[in-house]
Amino acid sequence: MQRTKPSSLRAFLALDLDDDALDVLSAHLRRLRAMPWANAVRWVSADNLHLTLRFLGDIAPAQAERYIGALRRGLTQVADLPGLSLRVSGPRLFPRSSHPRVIACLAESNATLTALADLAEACATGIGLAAEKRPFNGHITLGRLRDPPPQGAVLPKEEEGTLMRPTAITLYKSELSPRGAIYTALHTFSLRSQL
Ligand code: 2AM
Repeated sequence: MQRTKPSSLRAFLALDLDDDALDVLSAHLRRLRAMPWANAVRWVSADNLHLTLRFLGDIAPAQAERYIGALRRGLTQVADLPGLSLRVSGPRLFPRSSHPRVIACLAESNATLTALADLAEACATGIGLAAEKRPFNGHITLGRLRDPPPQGAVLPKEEEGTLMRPTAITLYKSELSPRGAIYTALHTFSLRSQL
């Protein structure tokens, strides 16, 4: 089921995570999927785990090109990118435990992450998109709640946060299908090599 207009693509910019981080997140997923209430959640496939910097929605291919160009220029101004590391919590109900939408691991804010989110936003308005109204809250979604969480649903005991080292920033195309979203990388900026 493709809902975008033929001339547009549904896109978002995200941080890709290192293998150790993906192992930790996959272990959370396995544990959560064994919970008695697990069917109340649409779980994210382990291959699709990411931290969104900016959801762009439906944009034209030319806008995607302009977005990539603006990012390329802006990324050279972001300090400490190759050393970017994030302290990420265990699974939590997000955005509010009283009215959750997803189960996600939350990234503690730091100067580099904030600079990246600000850049992603500035580039989005620069290609003509409306400004994002919600404040940026870095999180890695593990599952989306189909219904409110069942009474008594508790998440596994919270652990100390884990340090994660994102490997890249990728602009993804997202295609919706009954079997879940299919993400295709349109452009990747590695954080490990020269940008
Ligand atoms: P979420 O995980 O909190 O749902 C691809 O859908 C990515 O873009 C997801 O990480 C999703 O965040 C994020 N996103 C942000 N706003 C969105 C929106 N309005 N519709 C779909 N995805 C959105």
